[in-house]
Amino acid sequence: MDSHYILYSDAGSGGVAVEAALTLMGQRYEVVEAPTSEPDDVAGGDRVLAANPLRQVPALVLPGGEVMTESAAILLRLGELHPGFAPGPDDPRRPAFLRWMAYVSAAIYSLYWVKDDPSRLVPDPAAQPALVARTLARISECWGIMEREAAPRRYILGDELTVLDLYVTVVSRFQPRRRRFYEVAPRLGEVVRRVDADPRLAALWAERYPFEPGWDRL
Ligand SMILES: N[C@@H](CCC(=O)N[C@@H](CS)C(=O)NCC(=O)O)C(=O)O
Repeated sequence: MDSHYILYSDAGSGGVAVEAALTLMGQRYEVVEAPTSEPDDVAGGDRVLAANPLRQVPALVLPGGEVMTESAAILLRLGELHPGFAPGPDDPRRPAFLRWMAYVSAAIYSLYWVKDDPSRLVPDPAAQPALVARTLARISECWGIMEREAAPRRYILGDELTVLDLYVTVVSRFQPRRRRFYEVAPRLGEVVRRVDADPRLAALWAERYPFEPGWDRL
């Protein structure tokens, strides 16, 4: 049986958090490029339909052929399969780990379905800028709540990097981008800058989520 993963992903997407996890875990994976947020490449984005009828990346085909969607679920499963990047069931950090994995997915990441195309909920173009602004404000509010409740240290759960740190590092690069994120979540900001600078991920970040000068001050 072929033992590699197939990941439907897109540069600059949440799929890069899964790419980072597979990289740190030393797993072989093949990326199927599916630019789901690129209106000029509808056919490219449609590639993910083979794995996810929601037409969203990431979607992961496990070595045994089973398909997984949902970034948090994928990261949790990879953490189970490849120990060292997620607290196990008996670890005292486990409840916080599960809480914040679900929170990033449900309270924050899901809002980009609205932010990226407000016409999905509000057909009137005149009303859409306000919807986008309020959605971005909600995202910032949620990061601020996580900052206060999670009390991050070197990494979010303590001294060791987990897939939660990878998840927050990538999702916090989305709009309203890092300058606002650092304002509302300064300690999480230190964590994500540490993960940004992790030498094990330098090549991946450069290829899949390249930083232009000043990218984190936008
Ligand atoms: N709940 C999904 C959200 C994934 C998601 O929103 N992915 C974006 C890329 S970052 C996407 O494919 N958007 C296209 C769309 O929603 O139409 C997850 O956590 O995996």
